[in-house]
Amino acid sequence: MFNTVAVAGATGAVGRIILQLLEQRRFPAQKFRLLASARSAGQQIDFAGSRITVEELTHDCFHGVDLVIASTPDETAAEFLPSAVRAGCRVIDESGYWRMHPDVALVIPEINPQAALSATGIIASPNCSTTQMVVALKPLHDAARVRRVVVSTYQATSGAGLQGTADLLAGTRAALNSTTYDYKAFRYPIAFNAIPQIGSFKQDGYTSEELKMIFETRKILGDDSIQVCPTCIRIPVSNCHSETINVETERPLSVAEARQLFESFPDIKVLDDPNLGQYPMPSICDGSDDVFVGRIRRDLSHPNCITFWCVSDNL
Ligand code: A2P
Ligand code: 11C
Repeated sequence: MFNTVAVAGATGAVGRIILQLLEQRRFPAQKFRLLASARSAGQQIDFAGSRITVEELTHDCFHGVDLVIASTPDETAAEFLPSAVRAGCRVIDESGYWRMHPDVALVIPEINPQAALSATGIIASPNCSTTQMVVALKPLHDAARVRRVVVSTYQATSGAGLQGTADLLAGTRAALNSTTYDYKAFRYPIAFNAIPQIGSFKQDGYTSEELKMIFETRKILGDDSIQVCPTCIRIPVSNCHSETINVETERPLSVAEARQLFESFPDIKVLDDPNLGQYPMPSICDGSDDVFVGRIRRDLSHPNCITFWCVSDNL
């Protein structure tokens, strides 16, 4: 039982889901505090039968807090979370800022929970597009060792926060009404479009989102030899990221074995019956904690590769 749990970024897209899950799962704490920017301070949020006033996240706000669960922009996590660690809090951070720091544990509970248990500082949660891919890769890696992955993503607007989905709705309305809309979360209109840029451009023509898929995968699986070639695309779907994943393994896997490995892994659901037109889609995966896999098939161009489709609720 924790005495006090603070949720930082409680008013955001992921923060709201964190609150829902803490409530649904009756998370054992005596007191919850909700933190956000000065813009939201004073706002009241109903939580677990009581009404809690949002407080401003500051360097001094962590006294007496046992656990901080944070989902804020990177620069906010960079600035404030060291103060939480110094105040003696356990910290779980959803932002991208701390993940690759050598003293930070990067954890997917189904894959490397031991890293969280031995963590002394921040425990980071991976990028959403990395998480679903790594969950799907894990049973294949354990059985046949993943050598190389080629992945294309089809990412939902909710990945860009509440403003992302507000942009999708308002932009779609404007397009249907032949009026203009000033997008805030995206560089180009997302309505009726696909944008091949998530994050900012970094080295070798890759975006920050694509580099996360490369480096976070290696850290979580503890194998720096895994090669990943990602292309990340924003599409006009409000929630759930989809990915096509092509995997080369050291030992060739049959489709039947890959399916059996997926089926026996906790939190992976296989939806794969071409005869019935059964496969995962954002519309049926929304709201689930599971990673959904379908369209599992051999890569006819390479004896050591299989290809599949993977969908998960990114929030
Ligand atoms: P606020 O709602 O007050 O802006 P999203 O991912 O949906 O954009 O949400 C981001 C979350 O991070 C929100 O709760 C937001 O609070 C919070 N946040 C953003 N900037 C800051 C900041 N400078 N200090 C504290 N919280 C912040
Ligand atoms: C997106 N995956 O869909 C991003 C959002 O590092 O946690 C999450 C960014 C991160 O835009």
